[in-house]
Amino acid sequence: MISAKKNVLFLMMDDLRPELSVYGHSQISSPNIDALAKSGVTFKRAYCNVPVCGASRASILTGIRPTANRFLKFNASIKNETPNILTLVRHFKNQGYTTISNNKITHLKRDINEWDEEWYPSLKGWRDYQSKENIHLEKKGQHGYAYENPDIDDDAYYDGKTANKSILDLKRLKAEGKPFFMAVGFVKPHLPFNAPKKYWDLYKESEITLPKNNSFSNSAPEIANHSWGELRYYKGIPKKGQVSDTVAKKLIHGYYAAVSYVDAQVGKVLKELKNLGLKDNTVIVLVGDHGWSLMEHGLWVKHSNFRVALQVPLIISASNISKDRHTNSIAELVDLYPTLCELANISIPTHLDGESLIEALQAPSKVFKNTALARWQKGETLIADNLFYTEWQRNDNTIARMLYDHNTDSDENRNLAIEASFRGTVDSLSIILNNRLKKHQNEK
Ligand SMILES: [Ca+2]
Repeated sequence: MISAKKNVLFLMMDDLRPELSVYGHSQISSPNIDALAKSGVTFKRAYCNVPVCGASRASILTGIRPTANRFLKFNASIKNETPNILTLVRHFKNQGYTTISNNKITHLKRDINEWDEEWYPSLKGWRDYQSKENIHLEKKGQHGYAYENPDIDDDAYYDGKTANKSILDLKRLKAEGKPFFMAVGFVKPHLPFNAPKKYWDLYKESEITLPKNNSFSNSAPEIANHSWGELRYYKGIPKKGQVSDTVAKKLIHGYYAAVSYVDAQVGKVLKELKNLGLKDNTVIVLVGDHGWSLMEHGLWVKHSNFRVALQVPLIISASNISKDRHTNSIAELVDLYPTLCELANISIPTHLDGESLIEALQAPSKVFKNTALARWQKGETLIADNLFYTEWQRNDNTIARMLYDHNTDSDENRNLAIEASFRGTVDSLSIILNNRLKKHQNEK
């Protein structure tokens, strides 16, 4: 029996790590995303394949993995790097879907030119300051602060405008009656942490604590370290060295406020979907493009092979899958393309590197997938059950390794790769990793 095509509402979150109440972070106020989780399946072990905006999004939308030669940086381009590929957008369009991109879906605006409509609240940059002080600094050609908390309405910022636009689209799409693929790209909690004051007021800065592992571990290789240049751009952030504890707490406070702000915008769109009676016939995906470091390992931003930079929130809701469940089955973002095809009842193209997650969505208590690959610059990571193994190669020689056992050390403080008793484990994981990489290279 051929089932009817289902709509897709694809909620793409920018730099949102699983810092959400539904992921056990009870200090965070994220009621709307938590409510979405109640209507679907939450992946507790979802990982990006490359921890930077443009590259991760290019991989998601093409369904192929990043490699040493492709999808490397924040400004990765589908149009330039994989010009003939059947993107997720084109595939849904070919199946008769109306396709809409609202705000940040590809990192580069107009990169693929395949949407029926590609809308932005502004064609200017992403920073979107609203406080007088930051606007003044930018007008003078200086950099603004990494955060702001003016007492203004939600709609003043891009994400509020994006929610409003998406609500209007849902009304129109319902009236038109064609299946739709609507991607909504929210830009928070990406830096700068700009959010209306009422979301900052949800948290007391005096109650915010720094992570215990807030300095770089002696056991980790130096190549895993980085200087978090993306944050240093902003006023008040030193060009070298760690920020003060006061600034660190302000940044964490700002991240939390930005999460709660964007959660409220997600809630507005989901409420409209429900009010219009579209929820039962719509597959909803909420996903982050990569993780983020909030001072763990002494690091900020993404751009590393540590778990905090690789792990992402992933929640999927659809009428024919489990409700209010979580799964420990692993998901990679490259799996989204085939999963969406299967959930929407359209064909799955043959070029894809990922696997449909449908089994985990229908039987979340079982583990159907227990490995993932991720890469950042020269670091190649294999996630195999509880083991996170990374190696760096130069001229065919392995120059550094990290191994963490998440059963005992999910914060990744003890690098087992430098301990003699784990040499056998490291050798086995290295063989598996390099076979996976070779197989992948041979296929391309
Ligand atoms: Ca991002």
